[in-house]
Amino acid sequence: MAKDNSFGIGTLSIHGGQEPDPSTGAVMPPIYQTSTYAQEAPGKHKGYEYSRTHNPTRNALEKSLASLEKGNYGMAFGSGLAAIDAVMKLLKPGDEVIATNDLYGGSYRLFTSIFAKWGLVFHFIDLSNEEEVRAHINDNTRIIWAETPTNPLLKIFDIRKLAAIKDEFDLMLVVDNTFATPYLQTPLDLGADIVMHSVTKYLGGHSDLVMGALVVKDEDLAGQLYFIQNASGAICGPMDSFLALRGIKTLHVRMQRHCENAEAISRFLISHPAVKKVYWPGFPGHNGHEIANKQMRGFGGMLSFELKNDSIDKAFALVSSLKVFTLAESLGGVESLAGHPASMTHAAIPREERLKAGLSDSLIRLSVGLEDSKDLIRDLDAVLKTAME
Ligand code: P1T
Repeated sequence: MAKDNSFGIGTLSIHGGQEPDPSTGAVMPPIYQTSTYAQEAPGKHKGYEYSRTHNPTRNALEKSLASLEKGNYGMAFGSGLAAIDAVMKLLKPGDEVIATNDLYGGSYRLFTSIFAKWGLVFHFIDLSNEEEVRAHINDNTRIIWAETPTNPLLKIFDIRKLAAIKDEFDLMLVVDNTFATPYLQTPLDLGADIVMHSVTKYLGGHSDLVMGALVVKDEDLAGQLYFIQNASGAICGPMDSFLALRGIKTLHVRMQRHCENAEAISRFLISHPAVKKVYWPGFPGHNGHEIANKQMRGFGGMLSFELKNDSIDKAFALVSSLKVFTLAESLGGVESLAGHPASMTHAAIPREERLKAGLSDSLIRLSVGLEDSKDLIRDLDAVLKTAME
């Protein structure tokens, strides 16, 4: 479908960047399960030489991602971390990155255990504090790395404000848009240079693949990232590309229900006597609520909470006793998941760093799925009763 910025997210989810397959008219891009392509003479081919560089199924997905994120170029990778890895390879030893101090534990581990060894310098700070952001900028600073909403505390950062700072100092702003998805927020429209995704989550939407993506507007930046994608080779395969494309077709419908269910559960939890605090950006008391209202089109399907009886044992018992929620890492699938970030998804972050960022030992994270909300609430109610004993 020709690029048209006036189409809504539903139309773009289904048709964005997509054409019927030119050889057969197939409405879904076929799974081109091939590593290589016949050439008529050396260098004379139909645009495809080798599947690390180009594959028609992956290219269809990359066009869909670019269209959804209001960018011009999309790149799909073998995982979200592989996409982050590609961004870091734009840098050279001595370059500095200012990153949110509340972020996925695997991103933190990649930064501190791999790229710090290669001479990149990372500062993990509260990106909502403009003074602190400015205080960390120096001649070596290259990237501001934001997740918004953050994983797992659902902090919200003002993308427009961060974009103004990066413009002032000629930096790059990267937004990990995994939690929001383009249904709720399009960071390139707000001034970001690169949007990053763990496609594993809401874009794929069915917990059946691991994949990452980048989307950019700028041609030169796209050229550098395509070079890294091909040269480092962390691409995703055609079967997974097909599954992601199929998942994306229902993104708008799923996200609407994820948002409704997360709201119902947040409201239930906040009024429950066993619950101390609920982290969900839809509450007026949430310190990012005003910004979320301005830059997002809903509050998403993720929330976290702490129990009044603030013990790690109670948190463990709770997440282990749920019946409809599954205790598991990951998020964004149709099924509801519960997790304990301190021991699971964020265990790679040293305890004192976690506590400084506000991630307590007893925090419980929920990825609210598409089940009937009354069944999810009943499940939580039963285990919360035990938590009060
Ligand atoms: O798992 P992978 O596809 O490599 O994506 C990494 C990643 C990047 N960014 C964010 C915000 C993420 O949440 C993740 C992966 N997160 C989980 C597995 C999790 O349970 O939080």
